[in-house]
Amino acid sequence: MNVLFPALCDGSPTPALRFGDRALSYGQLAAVAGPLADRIGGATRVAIWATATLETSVGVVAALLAGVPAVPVNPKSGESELAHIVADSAPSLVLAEPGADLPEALAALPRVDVEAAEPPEGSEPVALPYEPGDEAPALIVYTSGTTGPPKGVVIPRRAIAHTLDALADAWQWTADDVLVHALPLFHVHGLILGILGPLRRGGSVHHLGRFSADGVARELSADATMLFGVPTMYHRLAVEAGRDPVLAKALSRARLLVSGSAALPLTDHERIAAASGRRVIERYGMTETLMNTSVRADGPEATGTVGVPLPGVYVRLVDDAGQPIETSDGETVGEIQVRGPNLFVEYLNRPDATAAAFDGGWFRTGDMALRDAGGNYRIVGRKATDLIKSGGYKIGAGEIENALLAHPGVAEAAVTGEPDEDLGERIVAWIVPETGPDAGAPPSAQELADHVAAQLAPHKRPRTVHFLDALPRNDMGKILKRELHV
Ligand code: MCA
Ligand code: AMP
Repeated sequence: MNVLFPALCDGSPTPALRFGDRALSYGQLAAVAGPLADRIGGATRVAIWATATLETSVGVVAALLAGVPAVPVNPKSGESELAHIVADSAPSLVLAEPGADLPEALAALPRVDVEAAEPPEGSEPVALPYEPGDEAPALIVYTSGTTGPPKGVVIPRRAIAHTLDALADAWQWTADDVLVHALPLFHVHGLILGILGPLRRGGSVHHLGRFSADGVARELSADATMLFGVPTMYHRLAVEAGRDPVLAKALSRARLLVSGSAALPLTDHERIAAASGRRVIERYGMTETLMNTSVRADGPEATGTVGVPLPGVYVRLVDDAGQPIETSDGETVGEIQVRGPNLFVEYLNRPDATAAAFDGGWFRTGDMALRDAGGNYRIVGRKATDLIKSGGYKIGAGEIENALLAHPGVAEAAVTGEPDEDLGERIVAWIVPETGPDAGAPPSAQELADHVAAQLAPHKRPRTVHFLDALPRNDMGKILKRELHV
């Protein structure tokens, strides 16, 4: 199983990657990624400035060929988030597209520009490096927890290969498929499923650069066969397809519409089905586990569920006492725990957090679900209220509270997630402004949103800010978040 991308080895002219009007065939991808792999081989770890570009994809492929663990970095990471990721992952160099202006924390590292210009077709196949073993770390992807800064999830090559092959089985995903997506390339969904998935199958991916319903309609009307998106994207497509027959027709042509990263509400499922006659299927995963379950393309309809365990993945429900729930009555709710070759190795530099995440060999997902008579899992909630899923991004309330508290105009801060039609959940900040003789004018909502965007990332900014005289607290001084609602 050592070779992650068999199609790269034969120098074929089959299209592999396309971003806008720039594309690389398998032969061309091997011709640019192979030499880059040679050049970075021996590095301990590389950071990748993960813009949604051909260069990021080439950089990741090169790192995988070279066996050098890669850390994809959100190019919109703010100052403190970036400083944490760089200090924690200690990359020995950074890969970036030529001309990209890197922030200080990355600019201080040795830099290798990724050249992704199309080499001439038909040259001799390049000799690719000998890839390392299955357990070798491939990617380190940062993900938020309830408190503290994001943790680096160490993903081995075996988990990537397993998850992509299991999805191929569940979705009958082949080299004939052309995927369209517009997801960011610094998370599992957009990078592993969206870029590495088609490359492992020997098929093609068309990345839109940024999401638009028009772009999706254009690609599905042409040769794209599959679409991957987060629920916010499907919500926008559902609204648009109701009034745009071109989009509705394009969706109806897709072989597979797949949603993941958060729950897709039934209303959006139904709107898309009504407009296009096609059912969106959901799959369920996590950065730590890659993919666990999916509705199968060849299985019964299971709208509103995340389907059945993928081949090779063990999934169980556990009650509050830690006992496995055996019944599949469609009612009894427990925490989902997962075991299998799809799991991560560890949280980088966090043995405590790694140990706490496991129950024996089982990974505790924190997701609450039930199992129906067909064996389908239906996710009903999350154990931690301090984890917010907004636009498909997982965001820890504590991380945002800490950033808000670092603002000089903020005395106290609490962050909650409120339901949002478009984003699933919207980040809401509850602020007690600094008062007293030295305090200036209280900060505006916009100023606080900009502050969080600049320190952490734009998607972590509060969309609503409420100003209060005091936060509700219990006798122990703990903030009573349940009382924070309008
Ligand atoms: C707005 N912007 C700002 C500010 N306000 N920038 C700086 N400071 C501000 N105060 C900018 C943003 O950067 C962005 O720029 C633009 O304005 C709009 O931002 P925003 O409102 O956040 O975007 P949106 O329209 O809400 O985005 C919706 C989205 C996005 C496209 C659906 O949320 C998205 O891409 N989500 C995907 C998340 C994902 O991939 N999750 C996978 C992880 P610009 O537009 O230029 O960027 S989960 C996972 O991997 C597991 C394994 C799984 O199961 O899949
Ligand atoms: P992340 O940590 O960003 O990888 O997000 C993983 C989390 O996303 C999971 O623990 C779930 O809470 C959520 N998630 C992913 N896919 C789905 C889905 N299809 N339905 C509901 N929640 C999902």
